[in-house]
Amino acid sequence: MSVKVIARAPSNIALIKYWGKADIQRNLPAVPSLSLTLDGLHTETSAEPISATDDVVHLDGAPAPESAARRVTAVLDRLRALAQDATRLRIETHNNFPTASGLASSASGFAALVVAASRALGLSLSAEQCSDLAREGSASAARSLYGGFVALPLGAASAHAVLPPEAWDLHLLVAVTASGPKPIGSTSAMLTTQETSAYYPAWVQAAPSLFERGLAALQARDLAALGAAMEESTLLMHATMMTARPPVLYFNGTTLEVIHAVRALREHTPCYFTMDAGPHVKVLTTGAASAAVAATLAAVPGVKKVIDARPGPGAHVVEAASSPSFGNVSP
Ligand code: 2P0
Repeated sequence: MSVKVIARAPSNIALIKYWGKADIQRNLPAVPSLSLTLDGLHTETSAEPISATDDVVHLDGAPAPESAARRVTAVLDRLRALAQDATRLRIETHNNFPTASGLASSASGFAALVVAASRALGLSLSAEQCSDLAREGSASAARSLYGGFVALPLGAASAHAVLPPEAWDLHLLVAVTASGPKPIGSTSAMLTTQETSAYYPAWVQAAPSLFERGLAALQARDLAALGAAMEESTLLMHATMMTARPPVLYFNGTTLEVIHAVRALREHTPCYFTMDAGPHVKVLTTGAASAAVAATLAAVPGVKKVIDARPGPGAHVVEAASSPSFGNVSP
């Protein structure tokens, strides 16, 4: 049975980073990653069966650029093959977080897409199956299926939950340091890095032990140990990008000012930084310290705003046209 379905998937930020592919065709990461799923920052996607020869894909109210629409259709083709149903879909997505805020929309976007479209095609997939299919669209999306602290281990096709959101009262503060789109997309920057950086093999070699340190720190609720592994992971990843040909340099001047502010603040307050494929700085801290850390970040010249996010739940269906009661239904 085909129905219109609306799903919601959260954004996630990697504490231990994914950068590089072991298998480009299957989109399997070359390194393990560990992430925090963010509450209140999500993509909402509707998937509706239509009588047409092609899928219709709208992102935030406008037709999707061709490259994005192709990636969406590739995931939908996989779902149609599983469902043995050739029905085309109208896909509409909305992000509730500001664009260019440094929060990954491909992670929440592909996770919401798989949950909504699989249900719209009559499939009843497990979270693990959804995570696997979301990974094919964008590897970081595999992690948005789950709430709280999430692992995508080396060689795994899908992610799994490590700790639920309520297990540890941490906040992630996003110091937004620029507006406008980033100069180079992450997929293309990643491929350039792995093809040309002399440091890439060292990054791939170091990543598994950073992942193990991150996991152990989560189990022990040891923020200092988690923060140290997290900062090593992001700096090693960025060093590898910067030594690509041509270099991939996402930092701006404010990025470095925020890093220095975090290091100074750490003399007396627990806070640790991480940066993704963009100039913004994400700062992990405790619930108790979050207001003071947010105030310090907001006072750094060049910081446009600070978004305060906590651990949140994973992707889920919020509405299905054939369902008599709407609510939080697990994928
Ligand atoms: C991460 N990033 O672990 C890392 C850290 C950015 C820096 O995953 O090619 O959009 O679609 O699998 O997931 C961004 O890359 O890449 C990313 P694809 P993706 O969150």
